[in-house]
Amino acid sequence: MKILHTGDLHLDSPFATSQAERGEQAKRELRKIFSDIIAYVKNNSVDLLLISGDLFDSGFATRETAALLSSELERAECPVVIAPGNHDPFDENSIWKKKTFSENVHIFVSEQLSYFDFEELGARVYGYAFTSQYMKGCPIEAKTVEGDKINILCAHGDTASPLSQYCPIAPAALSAFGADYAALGHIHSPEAANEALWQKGISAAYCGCPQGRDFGECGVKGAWLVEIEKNGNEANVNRQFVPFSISVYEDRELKVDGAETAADMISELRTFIENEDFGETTHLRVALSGYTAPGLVAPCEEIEVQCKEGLLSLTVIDETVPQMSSNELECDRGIRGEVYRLLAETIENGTPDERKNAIAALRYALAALGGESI
Ligand SMILES: [Mn+2]
Repeated sequence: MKILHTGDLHLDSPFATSQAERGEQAKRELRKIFSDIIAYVKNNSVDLLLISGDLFDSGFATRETAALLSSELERAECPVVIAPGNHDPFDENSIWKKKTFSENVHIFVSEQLSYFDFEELGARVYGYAFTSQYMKGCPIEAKTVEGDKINILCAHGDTASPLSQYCPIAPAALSAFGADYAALGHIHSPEAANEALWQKGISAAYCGCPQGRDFGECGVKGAWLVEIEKNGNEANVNRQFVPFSISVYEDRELKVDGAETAADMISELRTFIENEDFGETTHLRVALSGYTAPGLVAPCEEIEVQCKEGLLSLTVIDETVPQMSSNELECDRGIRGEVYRLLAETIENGTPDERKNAIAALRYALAALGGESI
């Protein structure tokens, strides 16, 4: 049996951008990705589509998105199981309650554990719904699957934090539940959470979001194609990542040790961008770090303008530290040395914020004393 496991699309999500046009484009991209997922299901003979919550960002869906949703879910043809999450809970006003979907769509409606049987697939899909924004209990606690069908769990919840307000699922409870595969939703950048489950030998995975929305959701995103074969009690589960993201966030650090001018930084950043596989679909954020000339204030905006060609967007952050190993400043009897001596203690031992301010103060002071434009 072939399953496509997705979730956390957050359709109609308001994007944190000052540009209205970019926000609209991001919404269109998300809808396109949803259609791409349905096309993948059709083109690859997928038997079952699982959506593990947060298909919508909120209970409110635009007319356009609601129409797309029902037509695309029908187009999938195969059975679709939806477990509403904390962003799109099943409540009186939800799209889940108000709208009628095609017969192949199966939606969990209660916080109680329940299931749908798919005789033709020899499979049973367990799950539950968030019915409000929070869920303190865990519906699978102390429960186990029954029978020798292919048993699947499709659910929204948090395996990473026992005190979570969003349905805390203890890994031990998940393991004891005994599903052949647990399709989980909630954690958008799921690498660590997945690794923790896999190390415990639990057949489960978070799908993450199929498109990052900010620098907290970096990298190529997608869904899981899960193939399950079961003979008697032995299930063979094969999980494969399928990329779906159209635009990608990347957060990198670049050491520009020894840079003496802004031009040095620009040239190093250009080389870095050329050597990496970024493209016109990449939002790149680069933190410049390393030791650079004491009076060099990185002109972040100018560097962005000079280096952003070929990228969707570029954000440059200055985290460089003034190079002072020569003791030159310490021994300087003039104003430059005095400024340095006043700030040195904070630069060495301050809190991260204090250090950042002291470094900036030193740089601006040295630049001003050097007659440079600040
Ligand atoms: Mn989510």
